[in-house]
Amino acid sequence: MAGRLIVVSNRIPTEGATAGGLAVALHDSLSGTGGIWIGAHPEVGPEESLFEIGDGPYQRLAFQLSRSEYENYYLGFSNCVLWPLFHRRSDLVVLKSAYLQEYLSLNRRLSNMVAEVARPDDLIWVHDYHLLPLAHYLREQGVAAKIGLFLHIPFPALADLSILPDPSIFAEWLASYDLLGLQTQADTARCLEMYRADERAEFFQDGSIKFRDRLVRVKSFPIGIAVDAFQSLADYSTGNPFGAEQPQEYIIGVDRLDYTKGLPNRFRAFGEYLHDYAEGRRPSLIQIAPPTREVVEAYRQITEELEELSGRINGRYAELDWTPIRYIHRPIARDRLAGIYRGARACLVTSLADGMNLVAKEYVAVQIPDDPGVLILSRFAGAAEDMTDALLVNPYDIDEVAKAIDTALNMPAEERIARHRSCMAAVQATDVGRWTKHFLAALIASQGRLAISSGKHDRHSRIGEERPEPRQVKFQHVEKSI
Ligand code: ADQ
Repeated sequence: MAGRLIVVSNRIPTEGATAGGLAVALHDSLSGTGGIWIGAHPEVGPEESLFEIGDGPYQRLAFQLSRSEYENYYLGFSNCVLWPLFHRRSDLVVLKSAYLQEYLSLNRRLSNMVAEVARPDDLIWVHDYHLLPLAHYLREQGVAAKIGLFLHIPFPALADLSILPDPSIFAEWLASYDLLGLQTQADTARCLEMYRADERAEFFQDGSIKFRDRLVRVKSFPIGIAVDAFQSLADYSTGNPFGAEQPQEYIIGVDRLDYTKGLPNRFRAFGEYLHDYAEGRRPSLIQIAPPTREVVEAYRQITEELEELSGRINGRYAELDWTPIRYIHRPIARDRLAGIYRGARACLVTSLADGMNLVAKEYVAVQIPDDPGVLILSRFAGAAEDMTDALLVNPYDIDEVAKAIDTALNMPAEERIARHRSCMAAVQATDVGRWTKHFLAALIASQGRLAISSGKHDRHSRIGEERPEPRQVKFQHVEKSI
């Protein structure tokens, strides 16, 4: 029977979709290809096996996390260890053995459920840092299907990994995938660096690594947005998404409220812009930042810090008919969001570390080409690797960001148009439809388990040597539909 696409992620989208980039990107991909999406239901509960939710263009199978799994696997190891560690915030890592134990046991439990559903000719596409060891457990259960992982967040530097009790586990877990997809070439370089430091690994020029009896390919697949669909949203969104409160000139920021997004520095830079550069001009910064992971202490702190900062800046500069920072602490419907982006003279993305950053791409996608706004983009967001004609800034340098705001608001039309054209080419090139196609094509072409007895791969086969011919794989259904 022809194989199916099985997507596995930490969270499965339910009605009232989440604000995360992962949900937005995958919904679009699976709607096109059909298949199965497996993930945790947002409500904690006792249900131990998979159950079907909703209906639609693909099957959605959910499982429930127990209270303890939620605390130790999700909030604990995923969000208090891996998230800060992979975003260069080792200072926020909380090491507890219960976190790792439950992270492993949840991944093992999930592997049982996936193994029951998967057939040998399926393609299994695992998403993100919550599920790094999933393929390792699936292989233990004898699952032979091709398994790919896409990591949505940055790949950490070797030095950062060393704060874990046993950093070598990553090389072991990840080698059970056939394909490791990362956001950028810089992420790929860091992943290869990790394997280079591991004696068990051997390398091939195309980024493949031999590890024990498996061959894993490491490659960047920069994620993007559904360009046409998002542009249509902007076209159909009502002319004035603000109602009576339309600001005259505004800059937009849209982020989950997360310490990686550099929001305090953004507010400070806007305050500095008002102080040093504005000269009678009265732009507003509209910051849309829905809360996430509020029970984690680091998130509570940043919420308070932003309220304090916006209050201080508004207290100092506001006038009866002008609010400098409009800080909206909740999600906004996507059609309104598209309209708000379109009207903004600039967009501020100031992430301190970010896998890609889809907001940057959404903003560029909906600009009017002959009168576009300006993207101010952190050089630490993955998007900066391709969108080199955005106004790139160091988000730690508040003066530089303040100056970039001034530059953006005064930029001549000709320069705005040229920069936008170049950024738009990057947005088009990474359209989520193409992204899915590229990832799945590479997964289909991947080699997986090696015939070690052939003797072709010993410690002497190094960079530059021939790798064995990939096996012929039959995958008619997916090949046709992507
Ligand atoms: P996120 O950290 O969630 O994603 P991002 O890439 O910016 O970050 O995606 C956010 C998405 O949520 C965007 O589509 C945005 O429009 C939407 N969104 C945010 N706030 C919203 C609001 N208030 N109302 C409505 N929609 C809102 C993770 C990684 C990123 C990576 C993506 C995709 O951290 O680096 O780019 O996955 O791989």
